[in-house]
Amino acid sequence: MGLGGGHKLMGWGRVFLGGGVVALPYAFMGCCVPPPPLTRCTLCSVAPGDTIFAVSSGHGRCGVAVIRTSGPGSGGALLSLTGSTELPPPRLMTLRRIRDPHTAELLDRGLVVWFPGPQSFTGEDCAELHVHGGPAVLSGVLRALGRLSGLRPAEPGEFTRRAFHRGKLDLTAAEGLRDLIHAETEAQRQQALRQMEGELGRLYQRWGETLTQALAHIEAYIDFSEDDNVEEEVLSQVDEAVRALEQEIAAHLQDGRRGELLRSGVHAVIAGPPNVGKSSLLNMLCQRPAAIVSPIAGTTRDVVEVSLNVSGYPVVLSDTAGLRDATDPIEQEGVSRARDRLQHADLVLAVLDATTVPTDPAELGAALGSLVPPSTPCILVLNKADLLGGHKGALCDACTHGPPLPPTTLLSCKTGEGTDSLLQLLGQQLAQLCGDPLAGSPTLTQSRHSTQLHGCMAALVLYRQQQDVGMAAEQLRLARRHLGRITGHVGAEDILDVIFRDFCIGK
Ligand SMILES: Nc1nc2c(ncn2[C@@H]2O[C@H](COP(=O)(O)OP(=O)(O)OP(=O)(O)O)[C@@H](O)[C@H]2O)c(=O)[nH]1
Ligand SMILES: [Mg+2]
Repeated sequence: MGLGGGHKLMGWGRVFLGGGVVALPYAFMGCCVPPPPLTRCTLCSVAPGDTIFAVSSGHGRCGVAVIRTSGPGSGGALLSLTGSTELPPPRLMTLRRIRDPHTAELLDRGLVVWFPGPQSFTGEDCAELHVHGGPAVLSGVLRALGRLSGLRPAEPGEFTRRAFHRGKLDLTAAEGLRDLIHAETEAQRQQALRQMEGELGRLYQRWGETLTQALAHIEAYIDFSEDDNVEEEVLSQVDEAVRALEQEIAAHLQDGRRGELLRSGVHAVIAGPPNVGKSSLLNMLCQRPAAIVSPIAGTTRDVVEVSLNVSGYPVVLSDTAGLRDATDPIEQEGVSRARDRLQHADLVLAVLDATTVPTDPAELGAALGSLVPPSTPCILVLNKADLLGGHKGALCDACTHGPPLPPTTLLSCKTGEGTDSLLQLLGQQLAQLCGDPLAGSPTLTQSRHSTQLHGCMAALVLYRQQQDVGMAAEQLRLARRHLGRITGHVGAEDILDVIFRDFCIGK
C-alpha cells in the first residue's frame, strides 16, 4: 500500500538543557560575607567550567556540616583548600587541615572526600568537606571556595538537576529524593525511598518500551507490507499489546489516589452539630489546646487545622464550625466553610453527642447521612460517653441492629475512654486510604504523573479508533511522549524548574 512514507521512529533522546543560571545572594548560603567577583585565581589549579558548591547538611549550628562541590573545578578546589598536591584516594574519607588559599589561614581540620566523576552523585567530579558546623567555620570555608575561579554557590536543587542531566536518575527518582527529604512519617519515607530507588520510573519506562516496540512493528508494516515481508497479523499483535497496556495503566490510575494521599497527607475533617466536642477531639488528638473549647454552642467559626502522624500515616486534621441553621452572619460563614471542607475531605470524623443521639437505628443513620457526603469514608464518634450512665446498651443496639453504620466508637474526650479504639479505627481507615507503601506495584504519587497518564490513555483510545495505519502510529507516538514526560526522557524542559525549585540548596 505504501502508506508509510516518512513514518520513522522518533528517538528517545535525553534532553540536555543549558544555562539559565542565576547565582543566589550569598546570605542565602548562611554566609555573611558576599563573594568577591569571580576572577582567575593564581593560587589554585581549578579547571575552567561551571563548578557549584553549597552546604548540603542543612542550616543552623551543628557538630558536623557537609559542604559539597560538583563540577570540573572540584578536584582543584580540594587541592587548594587542603594545600596538597595530590588528591586523596577516591571515595575514602581523609583527615586534612583546611585553609583559605588566599591567606593561608587555618579554617578548620576536617574530613574530606573525593568523588571523581562519573562515580559520583551528580556524575561530575565532586568533593565533600566535612567540617565543624559552626557558622564561622562554614562562612570561612564558603568564602574561600567562592574566591576560587570558576566556582559559584549552587541554586536550590542544582546538584540533583545535574544528576538528572547526566542520566544518574530520572525525574521520578528525583521527585522521590525530594519527597524523602520532606518525609515526616514512616509510610511517607517508605514510599519516597521506593520511588527514589527507581521502581516507579522503571514501570513507566517498561510501558514506554512496550509502545516503542508496538510502533516499530507498525513502522515495519507501513514500510514493508507491500513486499509481503510483514504480515497483517503484526497489526493485531500490536492491538493486543496496546490493549493490555491500556488495562495496566487504567488499573494504575484507579488506585484511589493512595500514593498522592500518602505523599501530601490525608485530609480528615471533624464535623458534627455544635457543642458535641469536636474541638475537644482535635485537641485530644494533637495533644495541645489548638482550638478553643467552651460550653457555648457555636464556639468554633474558622477551620482549625493541625498536622498529625497517626500510625506512620500523615494526616491534616481540620476542626470545623458546628453544623446548624445559624442566624449570626459570622457563624453562617463558619458553617459554609465547614460544608466546603466536608466536600473535599478524604475522611470524615463525624462527631455526635452520645447522650442525645437517636437510639432508633434509622434516625441515627439519617443524622449521619446529613453530615457526611455520600461515598466519603467516615468514622462515627459518639462523644461524651462519660455522661451515658446506663444508656450504653440502647446505643450499642442501635449501632448493631439498624442499617449498616460506618466504623463507630464511643469516646469521652473528658476521661480519655475510647481513645485507643478511636486511634485503632483511624489507623485502619488510613491504611485503607494510603495502602501499604511497600506492597504491590509502586503507586502514583504526583498529579503530574496522572495528568500525563490520562493523556497517554486518551492517545491509546484514539489509536484504536483510527482506520489509517499512519494516523494510528501517530497516536502511539503521542502516547509514548506522555510517558516520556513523566520520566523526563522527552520534552520535559518546561517542568524541570517546577520540580527542582522545591529542593533545598545543597541538594
Ligand atoms: N462531659 C463531657 N464533656 C465534654 C466532652 N467533650 C467535650 N465536652 C464539653 O463539651 C463542651 C463543648 O465542647 P467543644 O469541644 O467546644 O465542642 P464543639 O463541638 O467544638 O462545639 P462548637 O465549636 O460550638 O461547635 C465543652 O464544655 C467541653 O468541655 C466529653 O467527652 N465529656
Ligand atoms: Mg468547636
